Amino acid sequence: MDGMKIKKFVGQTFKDAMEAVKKEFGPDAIILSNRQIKSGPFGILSKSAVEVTAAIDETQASTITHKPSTVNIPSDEIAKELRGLKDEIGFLKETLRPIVPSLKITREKRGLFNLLIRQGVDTQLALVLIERSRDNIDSLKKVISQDMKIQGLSPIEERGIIFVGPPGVGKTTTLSKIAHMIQNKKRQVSIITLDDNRISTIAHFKEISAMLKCPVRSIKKISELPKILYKEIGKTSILIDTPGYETKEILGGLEEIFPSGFPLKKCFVMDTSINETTSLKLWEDCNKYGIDTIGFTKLDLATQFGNLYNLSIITGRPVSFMTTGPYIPFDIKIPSSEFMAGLVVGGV
Ligand SMILES: Nc1nc2c(ncn2[C@@H]2O[C@H](COP(=O)(O)OP(=O)(O)OP(=O)(O)O)[C@@H](O)[C@H]2O)c(=O)[nH]1
Ligand SMILES: [Mg+2]
Repeated sequence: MDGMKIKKFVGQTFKDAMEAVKKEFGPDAIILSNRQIKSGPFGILSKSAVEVTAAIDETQASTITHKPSTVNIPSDEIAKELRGLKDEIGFLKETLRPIVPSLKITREKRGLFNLLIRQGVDTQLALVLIERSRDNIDSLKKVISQDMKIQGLSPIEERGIIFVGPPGVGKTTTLSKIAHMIQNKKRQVSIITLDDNRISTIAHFKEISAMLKCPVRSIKKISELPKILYKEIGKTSILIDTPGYETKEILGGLEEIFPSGFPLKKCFVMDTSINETTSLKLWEDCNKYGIDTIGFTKLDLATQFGNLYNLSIITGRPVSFMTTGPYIPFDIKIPSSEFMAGLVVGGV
């Protein structure tokens, strides 16, 4: 490192600091590091500034300038181009630093990051995860499982639940599976459906009612709900089925009819096999209606499970169940947070 000179330069922006470097050290300066600092007396006048540490190899710089060269013009041009690129990369890095704090991550962590991205975990969420995790997959799984909140069936058993969500996600099928689970625990179930139009739903519930020997009522208007609920609440687990095409109207209606709060849990059912953008759009439409819990369906049709993590974090709601196929009553599972973390990282 003979003849190497190192100095710190401060500027209001990264660009200013770089200009100061260039002015004193010339175009061959090497940037060693840069950081955000506070300028002003004692660093308390909180104008932020950028400090760049630069180095120049003086021996090399002088040889280059004095060396006669036959390819002077083109090599100068290349050098100029390279310097421009170097400046630009430095500038880009600096601009990206607040958004991508972990530009300097280890190789192992980069592997974990890529794994999360392949599984469909949101980039921002993946960055935070690898920051919190150590360099190995077990640690990453542990961090994910800490974030996954599982509610399970107890709140459903206690009072009951209303299933809402877009058409065809599996509300009716899931309700029937849960009715079986609750009855297996020797607790009474009563089913109400707001989907009274479709022959298929009516036929489905006739069968379920006969199998479980539980009452199934079909009601036309949600204004009929308070009477039924207040009579039965606490005595049986009340499961309410809704048609997907009316979700918003039903949720809005419940707020009007039960101004001091709906007495059952509201469960938003999400199809795991659809993409994150669509899921989030559907969620945003319903979020304002005070959803309590989420349930994931059609895990058997999904090819990656990063979305389980994205949706759990973004909705901030605990998970009640996940369904793994169309068959009643077996294709349902109350997952543990460790199980979900395993899915999120692709079953590794
Ligand atoms: N593969 C698979 N299919 C499922 C699962 N859950 C439900 N289904 C199927 O998805 C289709 C729609 O299910 P439904 O229970 O009728 O859906 P829904 O949400 O009640 O639909 P709407 O009442 O129209 O809003 C049916 O063919 C179900 O058999 C699952 O976990 N895996
Ligand atoms: Mg249905």
